[in-house]
Amino acid sequence: MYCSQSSNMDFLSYCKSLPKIELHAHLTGSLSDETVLRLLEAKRKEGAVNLPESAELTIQRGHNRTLEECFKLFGILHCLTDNLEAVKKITRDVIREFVSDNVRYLELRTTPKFIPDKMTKKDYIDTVLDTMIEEMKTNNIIVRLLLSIDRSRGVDDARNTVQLAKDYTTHEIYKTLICGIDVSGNPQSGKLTDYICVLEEAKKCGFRLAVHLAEIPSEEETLAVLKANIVDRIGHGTFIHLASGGSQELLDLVKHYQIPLEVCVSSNVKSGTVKNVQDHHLGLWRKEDHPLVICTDDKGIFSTSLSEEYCICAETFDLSKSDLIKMCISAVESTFLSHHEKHQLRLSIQDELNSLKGANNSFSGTD
Ligand code: 6MZ
Repeated sequence: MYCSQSSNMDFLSYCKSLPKIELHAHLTGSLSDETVLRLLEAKRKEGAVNLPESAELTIQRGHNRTLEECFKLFGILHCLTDNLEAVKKITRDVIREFVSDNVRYLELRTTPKFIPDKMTKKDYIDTVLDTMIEEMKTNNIIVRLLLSIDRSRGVDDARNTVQLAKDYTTHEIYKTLICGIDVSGNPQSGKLTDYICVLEEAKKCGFRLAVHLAEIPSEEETLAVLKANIVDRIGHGTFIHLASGGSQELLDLVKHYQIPLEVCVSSNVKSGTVKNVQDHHLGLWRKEDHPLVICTDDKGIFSTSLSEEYCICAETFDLSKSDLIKMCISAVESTFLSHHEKHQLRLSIQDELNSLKGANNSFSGTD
C-alpha cells in the first residue's frame, strides 16, 4: 500500500514538513531495515547461525501479513534485541528516524524484558530512558515512554510492570519520562477482562492508560473495559463503531467518554483486520467529529512512516492541508503530558506551523 500521492511527491514532502505527534509506536515494531540488518550482523559476529534475512523480517511494501505472522516476527526481533547494547541501539535509531520524519513529540511504548544473565527489566527500562535523555539533548524532539503490558503474559507479569512503573515515580531524573501504561500483545491471546483490576490499580497510582481495544472483533471484553472507565486512549478500536462491526453501545460509550482513538491505517490494512484503506474506521469516526490521532503502530514491520500515514489518510478521506494542520495541533490534547507541558508543546507546534506558512506561501493550510 502506497500513498499514491507520493507520485505527487510534493504532497508527501508537505506531510513530512508538518511538525507531528506520534502516540502509538511500539519500540521493537518500529525497527527499520537498516537497524535490523545491523542487529543481524552483530548476532553473526557473535557466531549465531540460521539467522533470517532482513527482508523476511519486515513486510515489504505492498505485502501483507496476518496478525499471527506479525507476532511471530516480534519473537524473532526480540531474539535480536536480547542485550542492553542492542536495546540502546534500537532506541537511538528509532528516535532518530522519527526526528528525521519531523516528529516533534513521541510517545514510545515497549514491554520490559528480562533475559537471564543479560538484563533485568529494570536494566532494560533504564537503558531505554537513558537513551531517550541522550537523544533529546541533541535532537528537536520530546520523547516519553509507556510501559507495555503484554496481554499474552498473564496478570502477574502485568502487576509487575505496574509496580516497575511505580518504582520510577520517585526517581529524580526518570520520574517525568514514564507517562503511562500501554496494554497490547496478540489480541487473540489472553482475556483483557482479567487485567481490569491491575489497570484500575495503575489508574489509582496516577498512570494514564492507552489500551489496544477491538483490534479484532471482541465485543464482550471491549464493553467490559470501556464500562470500567479506565481507558485514556484507545489503540486501533477497529471493531467499535456500529458501522465497522462494533455496536451502538460501544460507540456510545467511546463518544460519551470522548476517548481519543490512535488510528494506524497501514497496520490494520496490512495485517488484514481492515479490508482496504477506504473501509478504514477513520472515515466513520471523522463523521462523528471524534478525537483521532494518526499513528504508525509498527513503522518497521509495516514499512511506513508517520508522514506516509498522513498522506494515505489525506488521500483516502479527502483531508485538506488545513485538516492535517488541525490534526497536528489537536493531537497535543491526546498526549499524556501535564496541562502545562501540553500548553508548551501546542505553542511550539503552532510556532513551527506559522514559520512554515511564512516560508512557503503555498503552505496556506486552506487548500
Ligand atoms: C497488539 C502489538 C501490535 O514491546 O517489544 N504490538 N500488540 N497489536 C499490534 N498490532 C500489529 N504491534 C506490536 O514491541 C513489540 C510488541 O508490541 C506489541 C506486541 O506485544 C509486540 O510483541 P516491544 O517494544
